[in-house]
Amino acid sequence: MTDTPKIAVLISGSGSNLQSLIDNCASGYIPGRIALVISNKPDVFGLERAEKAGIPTRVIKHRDFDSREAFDQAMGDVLEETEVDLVCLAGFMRILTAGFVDRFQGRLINIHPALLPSFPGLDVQQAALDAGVRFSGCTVHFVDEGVDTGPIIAQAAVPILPDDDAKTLAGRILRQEHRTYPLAVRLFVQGRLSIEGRRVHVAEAQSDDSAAMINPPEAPG
Ligand code: DQB
Ligand code: GRF
Repeated sequence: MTDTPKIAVLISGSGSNLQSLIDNCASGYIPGRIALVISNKPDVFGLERAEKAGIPTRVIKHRDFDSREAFDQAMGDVLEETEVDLVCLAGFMRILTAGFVDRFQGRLINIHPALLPSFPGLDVQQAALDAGVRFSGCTVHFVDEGVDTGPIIAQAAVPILPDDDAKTLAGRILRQEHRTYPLAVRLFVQGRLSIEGRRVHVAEAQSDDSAAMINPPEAPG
């Protein structure tokens, strides 16, 4: 990564996280550039966001392939052609094969709308409400062969409020996703992340020993 690091973003939908990465590359907060956006679905709003920002896009439909391996091979070939340093999943909804994960090991990350390892998988805002937890949030993690099981890079916590439904909670989490994903991508392209087993070390990170959130918020000082 002696040149400006190249980032690819994989989407399947509206791409609000893609937009936050576009905006934070444009501002200089992320010292990299998005060189490619791939969608497995045509006609999604995320593709319009990329086009508006002048970013090359590719639609690679999983239905055009005979197997998961063939679909992942095709995506991997395009990513390798573009020589990307980092692949970001942002609302990309197809599980990736071990072959793809191996090919991009250590440079493939995802954002998930819960505080992993709690609530992996789908419909996770409702799952958090049903479990009665007082906080949820989002997690940026390296992708491994499992689903939502890879080493954790960054998390943001949000309170769960008495009148929440899955939609209001998802919106509160999404606002923090739009800060946490750019943070994680910045740390990656700055070369500050190293994976040590299941733990990710962040070089030169600040730490605040007194930081805490308590919910409901009536605890003594
Ligand atoms: C996702 C987590 C779960 C799903 C999708 C994305 C899911 O269950 N979709 C329905 C089944 C779709 C299908 O048949 O493929 N989060 N790949 C690996 N590991 C991950 C995370 C996401 C996408 C692909 C991962 C992933 O953690 N290997 C994003
Ligand atoms: C986000 O909640 C993300 O955490 C999850 O899928 C959603 C994508 O939203 N993986 P968007 O397409 O970025 O708006």
